[in-house]
Amino acid sequence: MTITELTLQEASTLAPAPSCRLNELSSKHPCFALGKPNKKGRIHLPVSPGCNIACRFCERSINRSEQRPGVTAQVLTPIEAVDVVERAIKLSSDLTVVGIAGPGDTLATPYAFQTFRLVREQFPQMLRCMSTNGLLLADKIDELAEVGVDTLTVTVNEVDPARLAQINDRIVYRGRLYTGIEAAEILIERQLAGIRAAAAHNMMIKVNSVLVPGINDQRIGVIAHTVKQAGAGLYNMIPLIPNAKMAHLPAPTCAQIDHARSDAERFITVFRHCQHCRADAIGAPGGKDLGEQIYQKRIRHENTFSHG
Ligand code: CLF
Ligand code: SF4
Repeated sequence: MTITELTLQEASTLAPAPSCRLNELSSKHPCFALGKPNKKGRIHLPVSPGCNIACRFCERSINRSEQRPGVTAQVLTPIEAVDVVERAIKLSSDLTVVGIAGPGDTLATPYAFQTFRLVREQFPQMLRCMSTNGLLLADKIDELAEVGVDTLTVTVNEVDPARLAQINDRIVYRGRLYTGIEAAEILIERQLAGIRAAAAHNMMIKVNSVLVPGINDQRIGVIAHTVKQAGAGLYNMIPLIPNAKMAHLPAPTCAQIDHARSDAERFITVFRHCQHCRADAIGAPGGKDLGEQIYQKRIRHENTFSHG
């Protein structure tokens, strides 16, 4: 029997009730809120510029002049980032989470770990949240545990190599470039190994998938089931922002989004309040962004993708 042939009743036995940890986080962390949004805020520190894979929808650029999706206004050093946290906390008492979600991958450069060490020292009350594409997760799991990451998001867009090869062009892993299906096979294997390793360290893991119509929109149940089996506790589906090499694709319709979420929910708890955050967002997701008050000059760039 395939996963898609499972009845709802059978599937429900595979999806145990949310853990105590998830319930606890639900009131403290805006991206782990079950039910209604909890109005808590997060501050994203854009300290991770580089990436080691090439998603076809991604169009990153680090500069202060362009105004288009995929551009972030600035990259902070770890020391600058700590100063930003200090100023943000003074502006808003609702900030509970320091997150690092790009603009590239948090594990491709050492800056996210350096930043979390400084943040832990100075603001131990804040939850530390990291988002990654997962390629290096298993390799770096000990360091991740050592810096004390409380919540982890891994973006898994497919678990079938032929389909993932349509979403991702290439990876660079341990100094070697891989393309096509070979790259996809390695990425999937490394992501699932990373999720298993993080689960073994008792980390709370959320998996994000970008919903790409025509490629993975009928596959969300299979992806959700696979990551749940690996140890993920929460699932978030992010609708594609048509961009870069996927600019010609349609954005998912509301019906496609609803169908995908329902499909995932047969296997895993689904987060429903995602706001497609920028890599330098500050405040409650969906609420007023405090970035204008923190940064002297910030270029507006709606729809900038960050993994979240
Ligand atoms: Fe940031 Fe992501 Fe942590 Fe949240 S965002 S690193 S888990 S603190 Fe949240 Fe934004 Fe959606 Fe991400 S609403 S894009 S899920
Ligand atoms: Fe890298 Fe994220 Fe862009 Fe994918 S979306 S290429 S993981 S920065």
